[in-house]
Amino acid sequence: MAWRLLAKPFRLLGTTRAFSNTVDGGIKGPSMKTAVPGPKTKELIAEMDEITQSSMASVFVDFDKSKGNYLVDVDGNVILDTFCQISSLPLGYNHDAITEAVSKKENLMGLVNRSSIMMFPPKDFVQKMKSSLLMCAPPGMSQVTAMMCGSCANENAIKAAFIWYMDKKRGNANIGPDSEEFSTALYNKPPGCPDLSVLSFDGAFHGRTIGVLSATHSKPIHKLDIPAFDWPIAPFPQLKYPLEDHVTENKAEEQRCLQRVTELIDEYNAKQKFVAAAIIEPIQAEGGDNHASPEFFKGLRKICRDKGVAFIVDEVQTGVGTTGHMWAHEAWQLDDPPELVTFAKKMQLGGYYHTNDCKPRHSYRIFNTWMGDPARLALAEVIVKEIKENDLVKNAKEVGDVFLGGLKDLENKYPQLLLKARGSGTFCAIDCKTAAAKDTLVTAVRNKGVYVGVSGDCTIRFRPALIFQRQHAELTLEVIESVLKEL
Ligand code: PSZ
Repeated sequence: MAWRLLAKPFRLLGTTRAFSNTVDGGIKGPSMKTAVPGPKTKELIAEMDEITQSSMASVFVDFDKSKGNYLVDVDGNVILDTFCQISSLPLGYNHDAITEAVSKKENLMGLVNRSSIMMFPPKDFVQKMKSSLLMCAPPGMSQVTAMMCGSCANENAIKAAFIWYMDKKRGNANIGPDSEEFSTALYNKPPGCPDLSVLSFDGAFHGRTIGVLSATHSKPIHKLDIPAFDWPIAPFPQLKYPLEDHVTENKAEEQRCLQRVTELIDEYNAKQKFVAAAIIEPIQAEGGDNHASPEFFKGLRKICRDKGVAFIVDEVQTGVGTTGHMWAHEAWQLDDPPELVTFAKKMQLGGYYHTNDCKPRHSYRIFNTWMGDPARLALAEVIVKEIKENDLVKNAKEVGDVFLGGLKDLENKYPQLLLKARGSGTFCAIDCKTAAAKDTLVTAVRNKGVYVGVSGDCTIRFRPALIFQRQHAELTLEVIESVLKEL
């Protein structure tokens, strides 16, 4: 049966900008024709299954018809999308500025002739890097290396950290590797391939390629059957909510985790599996939206500095405005920048910012065919410009505050069903009491026209675009509440 939400009048924030009314094109609200997945999606999934693994497919999308915050599926359902292609759509669907950029001849060249960027850079490469990735570089970081995806960004940031570590160990940057190092390197043996390690955290997600998978600990299924490195895994703070009622306990919990980090670095160094880097997400995303305080991260940064360990901040999911900061780690107000900060998703291409020290001194130490993508760089340029011109980071902060306030209200009203409303900017989440309750809620909300994401076992997570506004936040809350009332 058709189910339609009444178009709501726009209730806008004080800081409303020109994009407010036009962002979703003519779409005024969700409009559902079928349950999700609908019959057409189901048909296409069956067809898909004949050629590849199809069980991850959720809805087949009509990208032509989708606009702004609204995804339109092949069954004609118009769905408010708070998950946005796994948190990777910064400006929503079919944003005019992106469409315009794609149609510009100078940008089309990047699609027509894909360059091997670091060997054959396009003539405007330096200018494009400056007007995109470097235009929004984290404080204190002036170097950037482009890659393809998030996993690839982390793989290469870790390689950069290993090279940095060994250069330091050799003591003098001008002393290169010796012949034994070269001869053993080809056969996976030390000293050419040293037994270095990377410290990561329980519940972390840093990607699925073979190297970074050893730093990923969110779900066993991600790791099953794949050989892994023996690298140290520290506990990530398990904070109690509401935070304001558990200040002392949470502080002690964070101290416990930091203490364990120090011990693990000492243990691994003592057994000659030297810890070269520590990698961490500012908010653990896939692992269930786990937060820690700025003091925890400052403490971790200090341990890394004191122990000569590179500090890698994985901003693949938290980066590009969504937390109310361009980079989530800006909230920690570090005294010195991390050695490496990785990104992907909303930036449309992967890569990492790094300090000067982490720039390899020799060519071809970090390299691959494409090293990013000029076409995606052109999009990143537009995205960064739109974010700045429309104050979209501030928008994420303001709308996020309203949204989180609403989630907390729901938690207070339905304590038997919900707990742990948390977030930063629009990067918000709330837990259900059980995994089964989460599944029921998510499905019902989706069938009422709001797509929400999940993570961990019991968590509902929200990863809307940066153009998500107060009326979208209120609509999401209303739809969730309408389902909670029926549970
Ligand atoms: O199931 C998956 O493979 C998913 S679902 C969401 C992600 C992956 N996120 C990717 C991700 C990330 O969130 C963080 C913090 N670091 C690295 C990655 C890997 O990025 P991609 O998927 O681009 O390789």
